[in-house]
Amino acid sequence: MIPVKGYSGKRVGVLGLGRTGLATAMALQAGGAVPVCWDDNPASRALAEVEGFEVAELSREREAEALDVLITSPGIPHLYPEAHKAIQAAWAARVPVDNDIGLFFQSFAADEWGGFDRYPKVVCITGSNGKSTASALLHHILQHVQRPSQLGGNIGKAVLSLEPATDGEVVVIELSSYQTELARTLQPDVAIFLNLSPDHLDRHAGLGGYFAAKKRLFTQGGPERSIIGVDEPEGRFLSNVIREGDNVIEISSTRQLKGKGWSVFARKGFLVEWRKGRQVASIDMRGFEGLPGSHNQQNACAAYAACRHLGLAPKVIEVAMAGFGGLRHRCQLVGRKNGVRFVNNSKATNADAAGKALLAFDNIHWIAGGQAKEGGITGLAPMFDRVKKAYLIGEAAQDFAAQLGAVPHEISGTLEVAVAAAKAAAAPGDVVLLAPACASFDQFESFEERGEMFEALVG
Ligand code: UMA
Repeated sequence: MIPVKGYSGKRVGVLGLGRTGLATAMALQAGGAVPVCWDDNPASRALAEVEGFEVAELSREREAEALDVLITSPGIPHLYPEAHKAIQAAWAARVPVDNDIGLFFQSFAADEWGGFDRYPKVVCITGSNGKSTASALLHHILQHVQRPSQLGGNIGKAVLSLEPATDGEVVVIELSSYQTELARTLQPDVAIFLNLSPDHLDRHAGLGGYFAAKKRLFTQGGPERSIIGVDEPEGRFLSNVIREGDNVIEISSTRQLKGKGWSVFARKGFLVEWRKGRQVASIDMRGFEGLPGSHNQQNACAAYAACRHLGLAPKVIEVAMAGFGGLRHRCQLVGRKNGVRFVNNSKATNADAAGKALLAFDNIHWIAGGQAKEGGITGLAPMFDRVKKAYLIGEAAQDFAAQLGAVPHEISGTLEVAVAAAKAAAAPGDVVLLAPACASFDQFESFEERGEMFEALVG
């Protein structure tokens, strides 16, 4: 755990008591602060009490006024569609609202760093899709070369539950827009922006707000190196705005970036590094089973670029990447039977992510549906020719059936029925792909539970 600095003896509100809130309360306590906790769920409050934390309704004026700062959790709306009552109370009481990411950056540097040979570095990764894979891949490569490394953030481990850094360590942090939008301190050494597509629009009042939240990682004069995906206009804009000398490495999985500056791009399964007008290195990624599809090639470009910034040689990165097994629920090969591959991409909770999975394969038996996002799957029509048949589940099934038009499909209703039908229909060379393009909450607790059930049904 990283003890929080700067609040010794102060009352600090902790709103939300999930992974973030509990880790924050513990780290605050370790730093000498007095955490005062609240969660709208009585069971979570009871758990905090068992842990010995003070619990108080932070939306009450008197409680809010007694705080020095309020630390909120990413899943709790802090502005749109409407700020949580406790956050509104903090505004009214002129109490700053921050999050665990802000506390992390405030508390991470330590006196003992003076005795280190190499200062620890923080690499932050954001983007709409692929950030968990890119983060895990970078961490994997660093571990492979035995460089001390930790992995945390949106990927599932609250940043304050990471350990204080050791000599030369690289801390890889995946950040969501919920996290970047609010943090009062954001000081990564390396910042990575992968891509942008519509997601979480209700929390940011549209795409512009969503991009603005992510852009906060790249303040002028901020990171020593920025790695920016330029496959969308937003990335090209961002790169153009902050570029100065060699401070930006542009990455792409759709275009060759051979001009001035420093770039890493993927083309026909090869990763290419280009610097100062010439090719520096190339890696054949076609056999990398843990990184299928062009979206993963973008992740590979990002991790590669970060490693190059950190001083690793291309050959070493190549060997490490080849051994990357992929992340659970993200285009993960979970079975092979009679020549049919079964791929779990339960993490594809929006159409864009599902589309990237569709592009990675042919002859697809596509299991889709759940709780639909705005626009459904209409934007995926150009990829429908890759689909042999779709099996539709959950609330979105009827709407998706209409949007699929002439593509063969059936309303399966549940994942059990869909997997059984797809198994029966698939021929050697086909792929049964779970890529729902939907949230899971109508039928499952989480996308993880949905993916685990798929794996179990594949057998
Ligand atoms: N709660 C309230 N009031 C509310 C809403 C929630 O009290 O109005 C309480 C809930 O009862 C619960 C707690 O808040 O006890 C949950 O807080 P949280 O939703 O922030 O969840 P954490 O467990 O703290 O997990 C968060 C991230 N969750 C979200 O952003 C929704 C995790 O990302 C992250 O791994 C973790 O912090 C550690 O950093 C998950 C996620 O879904 C994977 N992220 C989104 C995504 O990837 O699309 C952004």
